[in-house]
Amino acid sequence: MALGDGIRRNIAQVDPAERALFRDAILELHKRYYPGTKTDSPPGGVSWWFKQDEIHQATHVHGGPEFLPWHREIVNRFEELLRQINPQLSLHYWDYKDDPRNIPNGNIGGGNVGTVNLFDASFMGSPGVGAAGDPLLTAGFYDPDAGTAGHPPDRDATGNSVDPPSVITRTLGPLAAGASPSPYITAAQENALFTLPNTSFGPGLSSNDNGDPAFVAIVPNYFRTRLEDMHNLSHVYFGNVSPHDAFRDPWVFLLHSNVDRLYAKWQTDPAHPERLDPATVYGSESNLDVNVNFFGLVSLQNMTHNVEPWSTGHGEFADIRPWGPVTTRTKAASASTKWRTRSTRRRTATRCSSMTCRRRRRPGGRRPSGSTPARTRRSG
Ligand SMILES: [Cu+2]
Repeated sequence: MALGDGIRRNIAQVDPAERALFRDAILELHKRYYPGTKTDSPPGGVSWWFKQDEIHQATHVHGGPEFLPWHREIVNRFEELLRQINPQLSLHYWDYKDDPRNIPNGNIGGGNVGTVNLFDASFMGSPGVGAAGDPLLTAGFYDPDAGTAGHPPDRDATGNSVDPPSVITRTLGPLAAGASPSPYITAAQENALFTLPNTSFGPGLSSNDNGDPAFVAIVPNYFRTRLEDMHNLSHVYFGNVSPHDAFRDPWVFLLHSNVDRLYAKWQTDPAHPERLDPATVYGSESNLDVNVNFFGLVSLQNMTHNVEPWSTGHGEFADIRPWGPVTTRTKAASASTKWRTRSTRRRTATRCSSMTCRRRRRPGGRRPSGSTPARTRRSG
């Protein structure tokens, strides 16, 4: 298990020294800033860390077929950010089969196996009940006094991503003394994901409204609906957060790295080569307008759409400026080189040819040819 080999692993199984480097890199994200100033529109001067919440809120890609490829994109880009801080790091994952408060067979260093607790002040903060606390509090990931004299405004009052939220909520609570670990899922539940009889990505419903009986009926029967459902409850397992606020908590990236691991594991089943083919992996949802109503957020998903906000800066719910200076642009002009720098375009092209999933793009846009397994990393 070598640091720097590019492999994503169960975070409890990497050396404690690597967990500390991983934590330090996440905290460092809040010491680096994108260009511009707070009063720009959209705001500039946002920290690399607060940008993640801004991206997620501007787009809200849930409850439909775009969920898995969009979250693969944010996870991959987050890993790249971590590697800009420390090139040896990988975005490891929380295995849902572990209770993060008590992992009996964890890596405690020096080649020894012992109990690992991921929810303490040395790593991800408190499991609750209440706020996450240190190390996130001291690092300024939230400010309980936001909005009061001598403190920055509360993000939920200003809507400005430069401002901190007033809390990161955790609800799991510490394990009672002597209590057994209580993992979120069992191995049998995880394995059931991969043995779903349906070989296609989804059922091809034009509505994925959570209240639609037709959609509710298919949720347990298809890989992508079953996985998103499992993912939804994994959020609630540790923090009673709304989908709107979820990406304020770094733990969410360990959670979503596991979503991506399960997705990759499903895709790489040797009996199903069609799952690695961009032309077939999404089945009947490959080019289907799907009306989504997820927690009251209404959107239209179609796998041929651009992956946003990284393509143009236009999210479904807000515009955003992750990388460059503010540029006034029409929708038609949004693909101009003013917004997409040369390096961004080059990176996009590289990623297109190396991602297992087909990138969403405008109808009529050129599709990447062929498919290769995801990057050089593996899920271990
Ligand atoms: Cu999520």
